[in-house]
Amino acid sequence: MQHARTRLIAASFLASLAPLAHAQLHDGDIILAIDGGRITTNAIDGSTLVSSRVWGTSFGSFDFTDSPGFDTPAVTFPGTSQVGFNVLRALQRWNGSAFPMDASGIPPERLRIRKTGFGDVFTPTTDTFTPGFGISVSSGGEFHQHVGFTLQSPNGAGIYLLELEIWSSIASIETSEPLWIVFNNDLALSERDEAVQWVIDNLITTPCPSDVNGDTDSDILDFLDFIDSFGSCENLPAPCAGSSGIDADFNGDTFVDILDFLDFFDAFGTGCP
Ligand SMILES: [Ca+2]
Ligand SMILES: [Ca+2]
Repeated sequence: MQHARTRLIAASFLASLAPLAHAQLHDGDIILAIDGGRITTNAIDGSTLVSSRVWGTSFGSFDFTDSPGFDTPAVTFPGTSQVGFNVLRALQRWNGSAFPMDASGIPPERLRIRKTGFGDVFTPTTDTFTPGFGISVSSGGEFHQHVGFTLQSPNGAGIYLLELEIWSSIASIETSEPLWIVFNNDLALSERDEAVQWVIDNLITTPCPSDVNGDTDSDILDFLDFIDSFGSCENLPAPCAGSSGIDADFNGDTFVDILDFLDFFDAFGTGCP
């Protein structure tokens, strides 16, 4: 899995100078897509969406940042619907080797999340679910938004972890799995990146992307099912499935093409833990 992790880190942190096929997508943003009726979170790696659930960022002046933003491929969500977030637990502070993920890791600092005209919430002081707010998708289905994150007093130097989920106002679209943003306040970037790696290693359960039929094994049946869908759907827009019922848009970029085949083949070759 080291290769996949390396790609995740690279996709999340390296500002690529390569021209992007998705010209409207912003490198470094949290790219929202829908896969199997559920919201997914992704980074963009060149022109490919790569599943990602943790982002690193740093506070700037006034302990504020509006990064990462949220972006989608065109017409991911219905026009005039809303996309929003909930805060799943209190902020956690890095202790130098881990986020404790219990009361001992909750700092006195809270994080304010604000978007003028839409909402203003603070992270809770105990691990309680805290509703966030929604932001409108444009009538044309475009969504590219930045909310403001401000670390509150005593705003100590440290590395802080925010846990969110993303929802749509459309009831048939399932809320995302948890995602995490690691905020650095005045410590070394290397330490922030170590904290991001800790989240990848400890909070994200390792998926098995080539297990397309969902029986927890990656084997020849997955290969046959995927080939069936790919053969039926090549060069067609997603969602698209063959008689096997498998989504042929393996990389989740809303179109079925040779890249899906290559990515599946790569994942299949890598296998699963
Ligand atoms: Ca399988
Ligand atoms: Ca695709």
